[in-house]
Order: sequence, then structure tokens, then C-alpha cells
Amino acid sequence: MTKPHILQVGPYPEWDQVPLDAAFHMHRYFEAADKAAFLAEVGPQIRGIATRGELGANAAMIAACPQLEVISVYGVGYDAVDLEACRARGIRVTNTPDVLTNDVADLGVAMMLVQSRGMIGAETWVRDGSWAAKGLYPLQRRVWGKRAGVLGLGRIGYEVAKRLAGFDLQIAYSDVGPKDYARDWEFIADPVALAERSDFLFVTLAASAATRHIVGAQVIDALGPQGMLINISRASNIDENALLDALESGRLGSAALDVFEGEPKLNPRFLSLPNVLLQPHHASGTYETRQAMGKLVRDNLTAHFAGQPLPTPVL
Ligand code: 8YV
Repeated sequence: MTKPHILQVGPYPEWDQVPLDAAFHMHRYFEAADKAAFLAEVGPQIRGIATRGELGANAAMIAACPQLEVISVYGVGYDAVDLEACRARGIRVTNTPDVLTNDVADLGVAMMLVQSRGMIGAETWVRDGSWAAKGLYPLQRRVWGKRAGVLGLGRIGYEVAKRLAGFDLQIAYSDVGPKDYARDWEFIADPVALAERSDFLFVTLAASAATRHIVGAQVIDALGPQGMLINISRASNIDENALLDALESGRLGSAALDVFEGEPKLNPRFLSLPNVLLQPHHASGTYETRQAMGKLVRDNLTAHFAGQPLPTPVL
């Protein structure tokens, strides 16, 4: 049997690459110097695309593959896949939900703790001899007992809120409506009102055109000079320029971010800000979770080409 031809948009760890190469004919788009020429050459044979959450599959890529049947995303977020183009052509799309939920929630909560307690600066204080030379490290902000807002109470938001409850935080959330699994937590529909009553605001929304810049100047100002914004979702959910303006002027206390517009290149304004914790989009980045994500990518492709039901379909 001939192996199905798959366009591979980004790199995978070796433990995924080896079984992918064994089961499929993989075409490494990310290694091509001339992407358009590569697509023109291999596109006609491609039946599947294997991509990553943040890379997705754009309209030009999909159009260059007339035999395309399935797109398997390594990530829960599929906002970078052109779903309209897929719907129009009956192309199936899969993602990797659930397996990464707890890791993403862990990192979000860790970012809040690290940033509130000034742990990055404290580490430097020890290493550069400041402790011995200058004495006690400057006082930081308490976490427990404060007010946390969770914007988007899906799988990840729910796990964040559960963890925050362990720190005795007073939890409220925004979503399209109140959730019956969140009876202990206050529902506040309006993100601005949520930010107003929050010391920490977690952004855990699935990104879409509807959520683009949902955290804008109004939400940021409502969070205020003592507030902290934590983003473990997608950069597009936040108006990055409004965020930078507020961090620079002190209208927002601080931020802890795992995702950025144009990542991995960041707006250089972030790099000179002392009140932001910067992380390299690694909330799902543990061996255990990445192995489970890679397996789901393969299981979805294998099921599709065997005519079996897809384990985790989006479309
Ligand atoms: C990335 C993510 O996919 O799940 C998502 O939506 O953005 C991440 O898990 C991961 O960095 C692999 O590229």
C-alpha cells in the first residue's frame, strides 16, 4: 500500500518524526527555502497536513493541495487553520484537546506566583551577590485570598480556577453564559466588570475572530495599577499595543505572558519592561504532554486514512 503524502508544516520531536516517517510520506515544508515553489511541487499529491497549534494551515497552503482530506493539529488551538476553506471543501480538522489541559493550567498559575512574588528578580538577587551586599529583597505582593478572574471557563480555564481555589482566591469568571459545573464561582458576563473586581485576570479563551482584542484598553484599565494580566491562550485575544501602553505608563501593574503577536519575534517594547514575565509559548511543553499530543496527531491521521472515526475531530 502506498503511504499517504502529508505536508508537515513545522518540526516535531524525534519520537514523533520517526513513527510519522514510518507510516506516511512526510514532506517537510518548514525545511524548504522557497515555500511557494515547494508547495507547487508537492501540493498535488498531498492528502493530509500535520501542523502545530500556532502555525496552522493557511488558505494558500490549503489551495495548493487539491487532494487534501485532513488537517491534524498538534495543539488544542486551531485558530491558525483556515476553517472556512476546510468547511467549503469538506476537509476534516483534528486537534489535541484534554491531554494538555493540566500542563497549561499549571503554567498559568505558576506564572502568577512567580510574578507576584518577584521570583525572577529574587533569583538574580541571590546570584549577583545583592543579598550579601544589600540585604533583604524588596517586598512583593501576596497571592492567597485575592480576587481572580478567569476569562473563558473552558477546559483550561476550569483547571486554572480549580487550582486557584487551592490558594483561597475568590474566583469569578466570564463566558458566554454561566456554567453548571462552576456553581462555587461567580459568573460575571462582562469582561470589563470581571477585570474591575479582579487582582489577577487569566485569559483562557479559545481564540477566534469574535475574541480578537477582547482584552483591550477598557479591560486593562479596569484591572488597574495593582492588577496582573496572565495570558496562556493566544496573543490575538489581547490588544498588545494597549497592553504595552498600560504596562509602560503603570496603568496596569504587571503581566505574565506565554504568547505574543508575531512570536517567536516579540515587540521589542516588551524586552525593556520590568513589570512583565515573558515565557516562550511553552505551556504545553512537558515530555509527557508533548508525547500525548504527538500520539493524538498520529492517531487522527491513522484513523482518517483507515476510514475509522477521528479520535478528536474539530470539523
Ligand atoms: C502549541 C498550543 O501547539 O495547544 C495549543 O494550542 O498553542 C501549543 O500547545 C505547542 O507549542 C506546539 O507547537
